[in-house]
Amino acid sequence: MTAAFADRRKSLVEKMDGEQVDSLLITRPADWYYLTGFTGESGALVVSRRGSTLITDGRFAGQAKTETPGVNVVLQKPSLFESAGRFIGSQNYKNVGFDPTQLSVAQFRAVRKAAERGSKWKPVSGLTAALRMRKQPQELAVMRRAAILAGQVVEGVVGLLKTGVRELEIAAEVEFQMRKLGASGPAFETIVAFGERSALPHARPTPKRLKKNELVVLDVGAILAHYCSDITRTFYFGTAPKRIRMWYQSVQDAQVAAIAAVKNGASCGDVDAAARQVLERTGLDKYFVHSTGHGLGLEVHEDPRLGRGQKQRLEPGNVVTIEPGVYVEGIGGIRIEDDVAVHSDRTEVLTRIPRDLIEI
Ligand SMILES: [Mn+2]
Repeated sequence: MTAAFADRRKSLVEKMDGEQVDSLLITRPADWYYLTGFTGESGALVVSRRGSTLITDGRFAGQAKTETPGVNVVLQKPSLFESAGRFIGSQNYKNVGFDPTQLSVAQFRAVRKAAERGSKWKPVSGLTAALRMRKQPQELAVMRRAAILAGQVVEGVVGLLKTGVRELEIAAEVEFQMRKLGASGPAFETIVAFGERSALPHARPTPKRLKKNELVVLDVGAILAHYCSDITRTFYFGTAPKRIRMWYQSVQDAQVAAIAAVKNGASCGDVDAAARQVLERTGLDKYFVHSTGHGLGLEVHEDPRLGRGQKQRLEPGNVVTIEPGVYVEGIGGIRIEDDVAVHSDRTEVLTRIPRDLIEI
């Protein structure tokens, strides 16, 4: 992996040339992990053609040195942004790139003040994000495993859906099981929503107990070897009424259409439209209140975004979720979500468990 990290820094330097910056300050943990392998929680990375320097504190000194061969490690004194600024000043960089979406105003002021000399600061966004979108084969291999693991966890808890069980118990079991299967933890707070609560797309688990004739939405993400998965399945606890079956079928058809639209070169907006058009046929599009999907990788939400009118085109190596849903207040919600990888000549669904409505 050391070689992969070095190659990524090289690709980043080429992108920096295009933006006319000779150095780039990186403060997003997933970005510095992607570029160096550093797993510490606090740091600042300065990348330049002359080399890369990681500034961090004493808690992470040991791991910074072992995890980041080929990267210069500087221990901060006293504060992180002052130290990063002093380092940048000492290098006489002319144009320092920084990502305004990743630095607070106070952090930016501190780093610029400490750098002192005549460096120009230039806002540049998303350079590392653009590299991270194109997953390499070794990343896809891990993401396949993470997706399979999330499916196993969903299947592993279905048997616990019994009258009286609480949403919180199911969520706890989801997280326990994923860790037993090798995940380092959940990629986001596990969503378990029973009955009317399933109409909230991001319901947090509560002490609510499961009753007969309720929808159950389970949205599970696992982090395995740094990479996230994200899967949602909807169940019916009882025999689903005709209306619920119809809605489910519509969401499932929308998902099939959106997955079919995922192709090398397709625009993200077209994938979103494919899902929306199917829901329009049954008048359910007004209940589809979020976008069709999002990129997935070291973080659970990353580029590209599959939303209305998004012009970005899909490329080989992109991994996205496809997750249409309908949410009807007072009744409940239905969402089906899978993870999909784009290849030059085909689309690969990474999540492996069945998608039909399951009545328990
Ligand atoms: Mn998702």
